[in-house]
This record gives sequence, structure tokens and C-alpha cells, in this order.
Amino acid sequence: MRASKEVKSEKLRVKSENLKHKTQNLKLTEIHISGAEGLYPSSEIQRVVRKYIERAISHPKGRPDKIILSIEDIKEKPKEIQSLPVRTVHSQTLAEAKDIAMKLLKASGISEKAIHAALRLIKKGGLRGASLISAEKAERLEPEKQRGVRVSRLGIDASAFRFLSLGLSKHGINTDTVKEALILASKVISSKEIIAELCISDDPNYTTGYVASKKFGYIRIPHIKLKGSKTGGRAFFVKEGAPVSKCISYLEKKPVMIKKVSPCRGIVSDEIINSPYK
Ligand code: PML
Repeated sequence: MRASKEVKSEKLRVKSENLKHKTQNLKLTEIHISGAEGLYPSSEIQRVVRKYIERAISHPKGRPDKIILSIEDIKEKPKEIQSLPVRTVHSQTLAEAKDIAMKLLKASGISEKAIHAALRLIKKGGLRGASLISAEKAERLEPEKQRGVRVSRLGIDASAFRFLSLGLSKHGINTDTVKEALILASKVISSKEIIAELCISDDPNYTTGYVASKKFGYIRIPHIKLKGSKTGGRAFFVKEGAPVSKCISYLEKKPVMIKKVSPCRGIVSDEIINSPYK
């Protein structure tokens, strides 16, 4: 499901006859309101469609003027994976959050150049999908830069979902936002070509982001952006020299289902860098 609305953008300052400046709106731009997807048995379709529509029309970003729903019959048996283990670091400021994200990514093998490239791209905003950045040389790898890469065909089975909800509830983070981000990150990190992901939400009211990696799992980082900022996005760090088309095909096309759930912990006060998961 994808919900969006058109807003006026691209303003031009013009001088009117009485020489006062006026602002004219030139163009309508489509902004993203909400998105969701999953892999479900056919008996679940009606319930899920109702849930998605309800979510799209009651989103805090506003009422959409377009909701696109697509339902596809997936023939291929999904690959079964385990969700990443979840932890939250204790960060209280933007500077602290960025410092932790940098440390986690560097300790996962990502170069400073690649981390800065990702932060610049995310700060600039306007990415529709995720961007792929090579882990050493910081090269942008996705063929269509505006579109980026859209992670698709991912889900969690009913009993793993219940187990995950229970685990997250113990720490007060059992929300759709956390569950969907974790499911997505678990698929991304299960790709052979990807080492780590950096995510900063584009929701102006959501200031927690995460770094996910094979080494540390899913690490939530509060205050990674300032409240009110609408820019955000995802960057996936790809092993230098790895086959890009294979990686994109896995992320966009390969059905992947979470069948097992790793431990969910709350806020960790110990030095996270010294406690890798693998
Ligand atoms: C999003 O806006 O969907 C991204 C949310 C990322 C962080 C989720 C979490 O709190 O773990």
C-alpha cells in the first residue's frame, strides 16, 4: 500500500505591478504519506487491506488524496530468516546519536567516506527508495538515483509476529513502526552483499533511527534527528565489488519470511561497541 498527497511546491518570488514581492506557486509535488507491505496467506487479505486503508487515512502526516493498493500472488517459496536482535542505545542529543551511529558503522567495516556520503544523502532528502553505497569507496551504486531501491516481498509469520510483539512490549516499543523497520532491516541484512544499513525516519515527529548490521544486529538510536525535520531515508552499505544487480534483485524480488525471532532487549547502558552480536 502506498498513500500520498499532492502539495504546492517550488515557489517563485515575483514583483507585481505595485512592486511588492509576491510568491507564486508553480508546481504540485506528490509527497509520501505512508507505505506498508507484507507476505500473507490469502485468507488474511481482507483483514490486512482494511488495516492498511485505516492506517493510510488516519496518518499524522495528513489525509492522502491517493492510495494505491496492489496484491500479488507470490509463487516462489519464501526464504526463511531470523529477525535481527534488537537493542536501544542511550543517546540524548543529536551529536551523541550521530557519534554512536558513526562508531557502529565504522566497527562494522564501513569507511568514514561512505558514512559521510550516506549522512549527506539522507540529510538532503527526496529519496523515494533506499540508496546503495559501496562500503569503502562510497560510490552510489543504484542505477536509478531518484527511485533508489525499494525493499519488497518481506513478511513475518503469525507465530513469529506474536513472539516479536511480546518481546518488544516488554520494552514499550511494540509499534507498527518498530516492527516494520525491523522486518525490513532483517531482510536487508540477510542479503549476502550488504554489510550494514543506516535509517533516519522522514516522519517529522519520529526522531529515533537505527543502524542495522551483521555484526551488531538492530540498534535503535534515539535523537538521531531534530523534531520537525522532514528529511530522512535509508542507506545500504554494500561490500566493495559485490554484484549490484544481484543485490537489488534480492532486495526487490526475493520473497523472504521471518520465521524465528532473536532476543529483544531494552536500553543498553554498556558500551555497545564492545558487545557485538556476532
Ligand atoms: C520509519 O519512519 O518507518 C523508520 C523508522 C525507523 C526506526 C524504528 C524504530 O524505532 O526502531
